[in-house]
Amino acid sequence: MTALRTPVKESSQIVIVSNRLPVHRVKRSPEDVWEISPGGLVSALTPVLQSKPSTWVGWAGVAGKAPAPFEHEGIRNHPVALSKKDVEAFYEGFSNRTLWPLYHDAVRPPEYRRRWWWPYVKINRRFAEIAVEVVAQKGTVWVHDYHLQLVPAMIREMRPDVRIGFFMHIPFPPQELFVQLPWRRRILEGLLGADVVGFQTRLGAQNFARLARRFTNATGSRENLQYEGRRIVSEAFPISIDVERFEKLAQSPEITSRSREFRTKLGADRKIILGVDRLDYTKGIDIRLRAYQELLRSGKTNLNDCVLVQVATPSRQRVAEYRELRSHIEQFVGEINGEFGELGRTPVHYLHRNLPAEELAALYLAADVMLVTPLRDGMNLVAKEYVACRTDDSGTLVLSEFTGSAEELSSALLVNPHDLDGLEAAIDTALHLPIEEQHRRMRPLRRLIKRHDVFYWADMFLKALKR
Ligand code: GDG
Repeated sequence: MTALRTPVKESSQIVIVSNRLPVHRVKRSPEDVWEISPGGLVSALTPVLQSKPSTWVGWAGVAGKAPAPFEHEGIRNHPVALSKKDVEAFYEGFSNRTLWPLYHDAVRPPEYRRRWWWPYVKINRRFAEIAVEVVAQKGTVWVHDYHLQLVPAMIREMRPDVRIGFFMHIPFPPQELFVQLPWRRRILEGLLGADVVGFQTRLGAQNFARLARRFTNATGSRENLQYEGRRIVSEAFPISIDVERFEKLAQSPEITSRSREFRTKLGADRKIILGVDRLDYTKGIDIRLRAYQELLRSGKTNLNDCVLVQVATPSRQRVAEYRELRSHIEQFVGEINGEFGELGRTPVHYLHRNLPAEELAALYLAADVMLVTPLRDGMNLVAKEYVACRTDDSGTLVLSEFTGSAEELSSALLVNPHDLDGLEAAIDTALHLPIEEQHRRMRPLRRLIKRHDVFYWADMFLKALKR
């Protein structure tokens, strides 16, 4: 916790630029304070940032004037101002209604509105100008995600001395979709301003390199693109989680007893199926509800055998599409509970709220089956968190082929979420998987995530950037 006014000085050897700052403002008396927002990215970068003069540039999450730069737990934060109109056009519009659906296989139609493009350019410039102002001579700037794809080239133009990295947290689409974007060349040129452009998967990196060669003067191979006399590396750096933190949580007496409590409450004789997602149409929450409903209808299982717990974290509630999705999901849950529920026994428990990380860990520990069924997902950290919490190698992960995680977590029960029968069969299989088979599948998953945790990810990216 830090009081809101802490002055900042000197230039930074490393600057992180992301849409949101790693902290959020919390109301307290006599004055508001900043608190760290939990998440892998923040924990991975904290040791790096604390080891040298560094700054995080981002939006504080509230429209209006930006608070003055401040220091929090050894990291300097430089808030970027976004007016209400900026938020509407840059964040809710171009970022979340144009780019987000387009980059996720157009599972919803992307909206191409010219009045959102210029605010996107303008706000990208605002982030770039602050980064340039705070970065030291020959320092490093690491830009994150789809909101800020023009920032690398803008920084390069103003400060050619700086090493620039970019990491895309969401998928990078194939040519046939990306070509729809009216501003496609500008976006590619923006990203080509970086020295290293990182993606969650090899496929994302390949898509980018192909598009760059087609629409710009770039030549060469994926890991060795040549553009305007510079070498650019486009590579996969699969993001991960702080595995040790989740393992410690899962083994702590408080969490194990909380998880037992959950099991008792939900019915000790029932298998627990769990879903944890931001309430987003890419996550396939409705599809998994449909598969579960059909499984109950088929009579292969019933509400005395199993229960589904779905945590749906509130997300982007100002965008109409997300509000509609929420009512659709809630109606669906009501339908299943109405059809199969009995007094005192419910087939679906639905929580629409943000749970503390400890509660989440206790749920992962209680769950026999974890359902991760996105239609498309850059990585999906929930899948990795579940694996991290299964320290006794039990439990079954049902994982969509269309997540970045599926590339690494190949001994999970992989499913095509578009194939309803296949998904239903996979849930049925998962509910009855013998314990030896659970171990056989879980062990390699745990080995992999322990080797490739989020610290490894940050290290690999920063090493590539140094070269
Ligand atoms: C984007 C990309 C990529 C969820 N509910 C609660 C809660 N969470 C946490 C989870 C997990 C995180 O939120 C969600 O991460 P995901 O990876 O699943 O998904 P996105 O939010 O869409 O993230 C994605 C990621 O960026 C990183 O690059 O993997 O593909 O779309 O950590 O645990 N945390 C708490 N309470 C909740 O109720 N505390």
